[in-house]
Amino acid sequence: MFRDLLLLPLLASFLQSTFILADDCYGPADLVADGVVDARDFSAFGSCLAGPGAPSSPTECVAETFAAADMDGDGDVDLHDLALFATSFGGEYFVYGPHRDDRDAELLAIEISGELRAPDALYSRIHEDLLRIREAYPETSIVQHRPFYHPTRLIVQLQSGEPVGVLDPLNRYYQADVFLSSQITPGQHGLQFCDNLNMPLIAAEYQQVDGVLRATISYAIGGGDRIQIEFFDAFARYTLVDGSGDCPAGCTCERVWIVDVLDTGDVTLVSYATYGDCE
Ligand SMILES: [Ca+2]
Ligand SMILES: [Ca+2]
Repeated sequence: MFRDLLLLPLLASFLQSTFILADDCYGPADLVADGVVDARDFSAFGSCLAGPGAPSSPTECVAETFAAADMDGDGDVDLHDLALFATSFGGEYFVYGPHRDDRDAELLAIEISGELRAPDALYSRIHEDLLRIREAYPETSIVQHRPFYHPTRLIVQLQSGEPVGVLDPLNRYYQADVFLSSQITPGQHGLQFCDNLNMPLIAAEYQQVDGVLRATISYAIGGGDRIQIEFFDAFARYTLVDGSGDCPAGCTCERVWIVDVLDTGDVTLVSYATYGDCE
């Protein structure tokens, strides 16, 4: 309980803040966006090198690559950028892949697989199924999946006197930023990741860093919606729960749809029920 109280100021700041996820997540100098900075990135950098003050990309360099190659962000790609590029050469980053638009499908695929990032095939399957369900039963569109943790944030408490720099190697690998540092609890920092990940696994990884006292997920508060999936031989069963009314205390009303999606794509409503005081 005492630990939870320590986290409260930072949690409150988390909840008040907003953050817009990047469209694509790749590390500095990884111009080819494959997780490593190697000769292919150097070749791409070379095609964009136009010299000081040249604000447009050479013909063989696309605008996105030019922007990424402008490592000091001053609008050109010159030898200063090359020097920065060189410091990242040989670096390795976590590969997030392209940003997924269907957050429900991504979070469910992370939970079900237990993997760090949602596997492509599982994500696509759930995404397609949810589209079919929402098309067949539009009233279910109100239900959004809410995991028990914030999927892009982590709270780290460092041991007394440890500098936040001890987190740099992992932060760099995951392209995470120190988003908040608590004024009330010295050594407590909030980290913001580039996109949705399995945060309990990330927490376990940060917990191993020398100087970290504890790394904890940021609990999601409020809202009573959830989606559960069971996979069978020829179909998947989706339970969609729309919770409303004082949900931090357990919701006063729950509407529950159970829907089967056959492998053929056919959608069947198995049951619909309400629980509690739904008016
Ligand atoms: Ca690369
Ligand atoms: Ca530049």
